[in-house]
Amino acid sequence: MQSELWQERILFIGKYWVGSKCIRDLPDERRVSPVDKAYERFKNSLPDGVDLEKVRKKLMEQEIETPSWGYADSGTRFKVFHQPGAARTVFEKLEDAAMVHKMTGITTKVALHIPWDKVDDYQKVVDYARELGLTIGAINPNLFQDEEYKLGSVCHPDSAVRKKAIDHILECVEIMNITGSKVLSLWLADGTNYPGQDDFRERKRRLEDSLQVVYDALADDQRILIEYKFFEPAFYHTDLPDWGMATLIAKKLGPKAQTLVDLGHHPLGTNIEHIVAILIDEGKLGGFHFNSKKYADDDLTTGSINPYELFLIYHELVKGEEDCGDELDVAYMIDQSHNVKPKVAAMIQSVEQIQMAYAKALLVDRDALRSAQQSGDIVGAEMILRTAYDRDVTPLLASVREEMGVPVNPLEAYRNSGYGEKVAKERG
Ligand code: PSV
Ligand code: MN
Repeated sequence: MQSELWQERILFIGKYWVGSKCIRDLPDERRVSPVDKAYERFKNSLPDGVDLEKVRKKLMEQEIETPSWGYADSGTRFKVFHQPGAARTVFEKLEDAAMVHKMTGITTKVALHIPWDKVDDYQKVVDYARELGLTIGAINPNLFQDEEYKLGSVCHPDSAVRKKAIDHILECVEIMNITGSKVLSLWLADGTNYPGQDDFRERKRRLEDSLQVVYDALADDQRILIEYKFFEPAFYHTDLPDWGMATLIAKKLGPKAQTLVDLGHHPLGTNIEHIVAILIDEGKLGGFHFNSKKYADDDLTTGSINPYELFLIYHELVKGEEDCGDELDVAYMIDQSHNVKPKVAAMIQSVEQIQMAYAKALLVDRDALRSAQQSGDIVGAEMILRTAYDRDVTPLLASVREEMGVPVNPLEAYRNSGYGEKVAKERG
């Protein structure tokens, strides 16, 4: 027994001595972990004056909300495809969201869609979310799937249908009060398909009157975010086709109403970063629905088609954060419905892309950019953005993740975790 103890002590002293000697004398490449080593190299590659601690803090504070509907079976206009293991209930959706959060560390909130996530007791949803380390984020009313909504919801010519729509939104406000959600995220499928089908101005007034009722029901710390989309399911006009009209309504309603930008809801070629900048300047940027598009509302995973656009949007957001501080309160949400990719992996992929765009944007040399802009140095200005975009921020993100205690490579960790196979077996 005694000899065992002594052995342990000798081992300990030996380890300590060898250890400390080793650490002191070892060449750099053996002393530092691969993550630290890559981070050191990254640090050294940056120009002087970059406040990396501030950048790290911002990355750790980043919050991306994931949508419950991104974990369930979804489809195209032509068919809903089943994916083995796709979440079937709001509770399973929360479990998947918790897995994304476990891998990434920045997705505590989950958005709900009512009635897709309708339950009798929302407190149970709140409690289960809390158990999983999550909270409930935005509540999304569904005003597009009932028979009565064929000609619209809050813009419908019949006041009885408008009342039904308003009542449903008010039900969502009640749910917000139980879940503690601060955001009511409103997208309308309202519009017309043919010239002459309805009166544009009357529809506008119906919209304003209906939303006023909803606005008045919101508590002071709750917001309504108005989402616009220029087409689908209506193809002649939609009642909220663009950021201008959404913001017009939001301005009329008041400070608790803001605009929500969904990256898939603009005509091709629209300069979304410009819209973002103007909304920030007007104090009306309230939220984001991240996804990617090749044509329009394709609901592809974020950053998959045009990562440079995502970066340029983030450049405006970072500039907004710097200029407005806490006054800029944006709900960053993912809204994608990837049918062919495995759901949870696809969500993690998107979160990583968003983090990457943010990290790159945080490292834009904004002082140099301003000087280049002031002196009309167009080439220089563009190259400042390009340099930031081309920078490999993987070592920075790995180091930040290590400090946060999440996998340095979330997607790889998830793919090796066996979670997908496990839920496929359990859920079918
Ligand atoms: C509409 O295309 C939309 O972007 C809205 O945000 C909906 O609530 C969401 O998709 C879910 O289908
Ligand atoms: Mn959306």
